[in-house]
Amino acid sequence: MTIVVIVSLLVLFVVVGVVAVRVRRNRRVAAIERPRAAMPEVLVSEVAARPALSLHEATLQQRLGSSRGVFERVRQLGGLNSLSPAQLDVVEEVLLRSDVGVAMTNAILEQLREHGAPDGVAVAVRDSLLDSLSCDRTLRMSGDEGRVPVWLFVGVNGVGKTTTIGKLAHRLAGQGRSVVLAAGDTFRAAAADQLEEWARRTGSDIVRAGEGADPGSVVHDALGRAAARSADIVLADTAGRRANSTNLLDELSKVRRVADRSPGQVVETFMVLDATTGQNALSQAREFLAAAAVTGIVLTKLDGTARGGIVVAIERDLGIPVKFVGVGEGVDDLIVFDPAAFVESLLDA
Ligand SMILES: Nc1nc2c(ncn2[C@@H]2O[C@H](COP(=O)(O)OP(=O)(O)OP(=O)(O)O)[C@@H](O)[C@H]2O)c(=O)[nH]1
Ligand SMILES: [Mg+2]
Repeated sequence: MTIVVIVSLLVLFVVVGVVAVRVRRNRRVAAIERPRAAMPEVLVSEVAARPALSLHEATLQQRLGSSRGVFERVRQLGGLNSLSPAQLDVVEEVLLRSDVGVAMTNAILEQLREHGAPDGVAVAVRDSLLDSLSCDRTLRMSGDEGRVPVWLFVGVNGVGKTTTIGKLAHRLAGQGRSVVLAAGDTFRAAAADQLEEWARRTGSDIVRAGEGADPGSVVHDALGRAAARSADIVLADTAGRRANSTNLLDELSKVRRVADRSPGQVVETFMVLDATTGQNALSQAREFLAAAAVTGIVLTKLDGTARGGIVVAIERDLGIPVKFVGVGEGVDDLIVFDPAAFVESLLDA
């Protein structure tokens, strides 16, 4: 009898212990994943809400006109279920011209040769492209309790870093968020002037310093300002050039370390790439990856290129999600990347 009671008590202790550990762990996970506030949902709702999506589809088709033009011959093959060698050559040429890359092109051709296209070739190509765009695209808006979240923007000169920051500041400010811009590009005075103009247009706060100042200290001051004013986010610009590229990458690592020190916390590091440079954008990206711990790609100037397939090549090769795409120079011309809307705008009739 005594033994039965002891064994029962032991079993009870073990069960209670396991449950307690689980509850504590779940709480910790919930704390890490807790969304900071409504803003990311508003951003994401643009791709989730059907009516908004239809609007985007119309806009996207128009903005991606050149890339859509490249896919025209695949759309013309439309409903065919099996393709002749000549027709397969057309598909191959289109995919390579759109810059999806050799590996992806070969994978799609193999699929078409082996399995045909039960729902038509345009649908088969569309679905293959969509399948390959399967990265997690969550936008991280919050860090640990009491830390100011920082979005850091890196990339070579002229790709669109400052413009992207301006467009995002506009979007975030429009949602009632307080934004502090850090003019971390101190390579030339005009860079801070350009960001200041965006701050004025969007009603954002800005911290800047003179030409040649230490970018780390600009970011440090911006964090201080943001913490003092309980701002929601810091968007930090960086230089796209230095005397030599090693120098630039060292500087970026340093800026990142400063931005990630309390009260700041880097929650996203966006590598900005210019889609019009096609596969060159990929080699650029590889150089930056190690130095900057990139968490997302912003692909700009998709409106000005026929090489829209580069989105697919970038995600496949780098394994880093494309989170925003730029489709024009206007303040509203930045969209949260939605793979389905993107491939539909290229391939749907
Ligand atoms: N068509 C088009 N132009 C864009 C887009 N994004 C940026 N641009 C243009 O690209 C040019 C360079 O943009 P910036 O934002 O100055 O580029 P940056 O990366 O900050 O350049 P640096 O400061 O020199 O390192 C500007 O003329 C922008 O208007 C886009 O999505 N579409
Ligand atoms: Mg700039």
